[in-house]
Amino acid sequence: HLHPTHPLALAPVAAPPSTVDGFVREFLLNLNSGRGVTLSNASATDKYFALAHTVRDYLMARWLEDLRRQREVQDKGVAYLSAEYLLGRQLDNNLLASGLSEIAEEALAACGIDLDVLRQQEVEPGLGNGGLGRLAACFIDSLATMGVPNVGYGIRYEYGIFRQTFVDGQQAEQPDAWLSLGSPWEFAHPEGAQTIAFGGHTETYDDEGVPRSRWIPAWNVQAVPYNYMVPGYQNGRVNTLRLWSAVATNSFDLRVFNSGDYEEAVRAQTYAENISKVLYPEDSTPQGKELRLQQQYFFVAASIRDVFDVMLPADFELTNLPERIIFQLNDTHPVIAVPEFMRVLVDEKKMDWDAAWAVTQQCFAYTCHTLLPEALEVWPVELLGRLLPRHLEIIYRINEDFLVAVREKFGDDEMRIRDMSIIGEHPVRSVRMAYLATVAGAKVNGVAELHSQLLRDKVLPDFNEFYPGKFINVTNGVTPRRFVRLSNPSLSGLITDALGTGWVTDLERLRELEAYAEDPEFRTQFAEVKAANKRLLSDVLRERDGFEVSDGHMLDVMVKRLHEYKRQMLKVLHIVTTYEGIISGRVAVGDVQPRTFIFGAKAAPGYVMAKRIIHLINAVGSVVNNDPRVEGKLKVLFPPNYNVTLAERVIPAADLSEQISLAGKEASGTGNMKFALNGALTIGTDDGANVEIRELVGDDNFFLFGMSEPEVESLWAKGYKPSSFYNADSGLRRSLDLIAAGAFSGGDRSMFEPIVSNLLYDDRFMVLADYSAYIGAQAKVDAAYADQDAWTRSAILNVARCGYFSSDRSMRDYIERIWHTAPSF
Ligand code: GPK
Repeated sequence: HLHPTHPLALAPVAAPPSTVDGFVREFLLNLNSGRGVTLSNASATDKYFALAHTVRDYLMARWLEDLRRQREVQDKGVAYLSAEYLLGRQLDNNLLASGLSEIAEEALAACGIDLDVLRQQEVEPGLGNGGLGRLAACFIDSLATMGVPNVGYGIRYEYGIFRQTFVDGQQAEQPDAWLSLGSPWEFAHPEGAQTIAFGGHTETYDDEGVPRSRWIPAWNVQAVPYNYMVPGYQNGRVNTLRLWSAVATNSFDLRVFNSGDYEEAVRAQTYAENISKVLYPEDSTPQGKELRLQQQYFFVAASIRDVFDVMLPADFELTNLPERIIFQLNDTHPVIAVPEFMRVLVDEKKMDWDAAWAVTQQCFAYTCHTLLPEALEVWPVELLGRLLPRHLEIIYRINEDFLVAVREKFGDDEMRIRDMSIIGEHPVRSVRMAYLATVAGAKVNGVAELHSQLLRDKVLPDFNEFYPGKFINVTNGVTPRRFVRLSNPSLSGLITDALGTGWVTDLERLRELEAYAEDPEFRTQFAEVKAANKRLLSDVLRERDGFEVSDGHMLDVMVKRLHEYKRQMLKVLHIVTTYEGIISGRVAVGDVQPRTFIFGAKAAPGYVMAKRIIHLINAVGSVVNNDPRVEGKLKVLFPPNYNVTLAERVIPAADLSEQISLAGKEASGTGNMKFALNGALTIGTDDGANVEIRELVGDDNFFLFGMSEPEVESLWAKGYKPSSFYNADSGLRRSLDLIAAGAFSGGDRSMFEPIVSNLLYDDRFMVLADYSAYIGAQAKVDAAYADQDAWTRSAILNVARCGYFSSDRSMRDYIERIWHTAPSF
């Protein structure tokens, strides 16, 4: 029997030698012993799995060592609680992080295998909807790269974001069975399962003279952790992403099974396992579904237990918790963690309420990702009380104490008390999760300057007054590893030739490129990189969708979730206007810059208007793409199923980045940052992080248009009548009329009528009000693009000046201003 302290057991795990030979040997071993095949009869899947396992083997030594050292030093750690992680493919990222990319390529070539073919085998884990989930993935990459101890906690959805197809131009959704072949990147730890309870009732009891409450739940499920490596960029560090999967508990099954009802036992099992079955495909809208609340409680309760079980010694002094752990709440989705943490401290650890609350207020911080009031989650008291009765009591108590303090500070202003209460009364009595998070959090942050300011001054002004200093800004960022180094190897090569390799972890160094913008030789090379990326995209779209991308076209790209506030309709109106101008003969074909418009967007399956807009984009595309009058001039491409993998191809090829939300509605945007860092120029409103991008790149290198947020507010206050904009602008009239007349629906006037009348009579996001400014700005884009050399210079300056938008910088801001953690060893 080998004792755990035996030198052999303690010896660090040896990684295979980092040589081509060593890699080949490990790869073949994984193919033979792991997959049970030989090289000659291995399928592409076999080879992909063997390769992934080989990369794992190299990272494993570092991971285990990291975990050991983290246990040893007991530094403060960050538990990032997020219902979504939109990871993208792992293979290339992990090859890059481990510094094995070249060795792997050579080793596989020696085996007669093309690495690129194996890359394509990977199904990306789409465990998120959009910006919020991708941000979480960027953040954990940065923390690992900076050597900050962190566990990302979330849900291992069996089905991620739906796969989108188009049927007659309309969105259809297919389940994303990303695990059907298994994932080589995950490590199941069924022995580390936590039991998560639901339902039942509470009771009070006498605990040796102390009155206490306890929860008697009605049913439970097992939360089984799956670990994923999160390797830092070539720094020997590996953090952990820990996703929970729901499995029915044995006791649960047995009770029913013993009663002889097999079908009921299976039904119960299915019910429990539904909890981690599927990602809710809503973005920026709360989904008030019981199963969703179950998901939220399921993963945060398991994560909190995990922190107590794995991170902390059994005798840990609980008042010192803030020195060891900070829970970052990624939006309201994990906020039920607050009452759960209180329940554990007070009911289970028998801590005094006030002491527990003082600890809780230092152990949580909350990030808000939206300004749309309808997107702030609320849970009906009836539902919350039924599913989590003890938590509801705890929330009531938190609210009571809070409102007492509010009265102390603001007096008996009943209106204000009602507005600030964590419990809202209309339309039904509900828990306002954003308020709970604000009351519990040490800090509350928005995700871009403008957003944080509006959050403070417009959405939660009473809370800001009550808690001076609690509201701060941390502008979002994106990881330069995935979104420059990996996705744009040509540009990376050019930058590295100029600056050396350090920029990958110190993105502000891109500043040094400013001087190169003045160098004609460098501009030529930069333009060649863009052209090469366009060819790569063209290959991908031909292979994937049968599309042809014409040479010499400006690539004008709008990729993001389909949402009215993001205003894909404004883009459609620009396309229709340009098209109508040419076919009516009002605009000479020669005066229009040849453009390919690329869209990528999923609509929430229940969001009817968004799906109509998708239908319209496809309809406009099929008319424009088949009209000989604009052939070679205008093209509209809408590849289905936009995801991280496609983003990595589209963004490096783009010339123009469309960031055209109504001012005050897009909290930050992160696609905007990715495009600028890859040398696309932005046409954008003064919204979200666009504001900061424009400040950094300069007005000359950014196409600003449209109303500012205060202008939007004053137009609303005046009374917005979209039809007056329609009446005042002949171009707008012609375009909307063309859609209404059925020009894109084979003469059917009813098909897109709901879109047109919505714009004319409602237009919540003021598309018509910004139309003329947008068309004007697009004319400037056309003119600017005509001078290719000047355009390239601007593009270089965009790259040079956007180093600020590295998620490493975002993480540094969180660390210094919220978490007070530090890189360890
Ligand atoms: C915001 F509220 C939400 C949401 O439910 N999902 C989501 O992706 C986005 N977001 C914002 O819309 C973006 O502006 C922002 O950049 C992103 O979160 C990350 O903060």
